[in-house]
Amino acid sequence: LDLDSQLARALDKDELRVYYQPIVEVSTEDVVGFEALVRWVHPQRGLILPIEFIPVAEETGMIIPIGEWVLRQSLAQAQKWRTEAPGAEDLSISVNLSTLQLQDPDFLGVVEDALTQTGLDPMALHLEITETMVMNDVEAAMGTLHGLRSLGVRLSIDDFGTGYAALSYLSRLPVQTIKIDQSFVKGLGGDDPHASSIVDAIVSLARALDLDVIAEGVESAEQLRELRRIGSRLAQGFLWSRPLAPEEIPEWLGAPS
Ligand code: G
Ligand code: G
Ligand code: MN
Ligand code: NA
Repeated sequence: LDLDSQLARALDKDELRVYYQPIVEVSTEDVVGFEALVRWVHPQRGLILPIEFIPVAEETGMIIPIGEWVLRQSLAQAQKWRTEAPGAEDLSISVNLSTLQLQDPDFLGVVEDALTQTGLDPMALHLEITETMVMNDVEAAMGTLHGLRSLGVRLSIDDFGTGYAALSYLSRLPVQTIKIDQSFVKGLGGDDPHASSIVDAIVSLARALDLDVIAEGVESAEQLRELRRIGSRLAQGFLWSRPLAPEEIPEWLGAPS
């Protein structure tokens, strides 16, 4: 059987899981939120990562129900932590979107309903989009993005620096956060002085536009040191944690690194 027909049944068969990767403050290493990352636990093939099945889900349109499921799951989970885990009342939850969701006329209603159903503070929800997603259909995307902002939801540009959007779009987009792509973070603290210069430039740009900034893919103490020097406010990466199953989170919150 092929992946696409199996994926069509994966939701009903309860084979999808949402994992959560902590996002921390660079200065204190306190956790401020989590990014939701979907996984497929395939009965024969084991764990399948999104890089393999999200493109299939986008081709078949399955990304619409899958994306809605991830959203509802993540919001319910975040609300549970915020109301039940000590010290977790301000945690944010970041959810990745696909182009098709952004173009779906029902999407705004789904987000509004998920917020109402779970009772999550809209300001605790960060939706991650990429430059490329917006550039596909700027006007339609702008309408949805402004609608989301009216709900109180926050927006992040994911994989910043890897898309083809002109910088002028950044000031037009109603976003609050830039996520520095891990390809730029990888070189920090190494031999290439340009790596620090690029991250420094992105952090300066964020500051000039009054945007928050998250460095992605932080794996080493040297990279963290360099981010402290540069002044990136937030970070995420294997240095703190890989994406975790929800049942691992309460213990992790209780005893951060
Ligand atoms: O967790 P991992 O590093 O394998 O994720 C790889 C890619 O899959 C990332 O680019 C991430 O944005 C994307 N991804 C993960 N979860 C979701 C999701 O729920 N929806 C969408 N559209 N993309 C996701
Ligand atoms: O594109 P997006 O940023 O949504 O995807 C995040 C991806 O990066 C996920 O697949 C996640 O598993 C992966 N990731 C998170 N932290 C690290 C890290 O420190 N190093 C590497 N190599 N990948 C990471
Ligand atoms: Mn992301
Ligand atoms: Na990214």
